[in-house]
Amino acid sequence: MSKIRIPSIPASEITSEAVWLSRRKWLQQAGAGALALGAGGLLSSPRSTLAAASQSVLPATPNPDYWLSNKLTSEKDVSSYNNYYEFGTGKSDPFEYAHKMETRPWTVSVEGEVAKPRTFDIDDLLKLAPIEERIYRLRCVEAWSMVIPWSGYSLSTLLKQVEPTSKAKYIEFVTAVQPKNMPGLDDRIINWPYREGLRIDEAMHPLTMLVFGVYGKTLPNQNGAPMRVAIPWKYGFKSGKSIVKIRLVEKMPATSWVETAPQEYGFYANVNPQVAHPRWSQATERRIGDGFFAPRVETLMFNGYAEQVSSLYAGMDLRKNY
Ligand SMILES: Nc1nc2c(c(=O)[nH]1)N[C@H]1C(S)=C(S)[C@@H](COP(=O)(O)O)O[C@H]1N2
Ligand SMILES: [Mo]
Repeated sequence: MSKIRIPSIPASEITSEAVWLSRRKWLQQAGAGALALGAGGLLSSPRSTLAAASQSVLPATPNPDYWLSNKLTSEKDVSSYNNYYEFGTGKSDPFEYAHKMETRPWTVSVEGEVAKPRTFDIDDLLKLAPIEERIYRLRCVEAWSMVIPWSGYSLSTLLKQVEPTSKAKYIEFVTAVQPKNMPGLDDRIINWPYREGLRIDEAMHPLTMLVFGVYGKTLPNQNGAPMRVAIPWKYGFKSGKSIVKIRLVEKMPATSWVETAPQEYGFYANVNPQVAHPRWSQATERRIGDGFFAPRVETLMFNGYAEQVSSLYAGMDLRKNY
């Protein structure tokens, strides 16, 4: 990286992350009772010196239903090793260039097959429901992975506000295009804007999360500020960043990666160690931060969320519907 905008992590930062972790462990042991007493507020994460200027504290209450015992990917890796092609295809391009993106004012319009279409201001979306912290696995189709503490709430909370009609069978996410601020748009690999989609039952599943923050702060731009989705049982490319429009539709929407390379990327894109990408295996993954020589981790069916989501695909041939 040529232009480093934030200082390298001082020792104090490492300590605060360790403290953050032990607080979460304590909370885990204390259980849900502590949550009822409002412990989440007392334990809100310390402001980090790593935060980009645009980030602010976003208090979030840890939700023990989405706790994972895996070691978290460091805040530094989460915010400096990214895929966000609007800023370039290199892993450090988003870190280097995304600060130019304008994230206020920001609205998200929710439209299509809904009884009450509406345009929401991002600051109203932040107040729509209590912000929870959930630890999710993220598995990129490129066979690397992370474990990330996201802040937000289930997408279903927003969708219920607009009352989907019986014709709403699918949902489409449309993400931001800011020609002056996104140097990667010159690259025509993707037909911009970056678009993704889900079946409506996948979108309504409680695991499907609207994300506003990470590590106790609002999202850094490179992670999809001011709002992105996280669908932890699917390959990372399904989780669109910096969403501006959500459309409920009757037919399966065209999505960017399916348009770009349909032989390689399917609409479903469920993490599946048994179905290889045409050019590489999906059986194992490299955990970012573990070091280059660390043993690879076995990839789990539905990224470890089979118990929660496999019923969504009962009777489907997951080799054909990849
Ligand atoms: N708008 C947009 N969203 C996107 C992408 C992108 O290039 N543009 N990349 C996807 C891919 S391939 C992955 S793995 C995740 C990465 O999220 P992270 O950088 O927050 O870890 O974002 C997804 N969302
Ligand atoms: Mo990815």
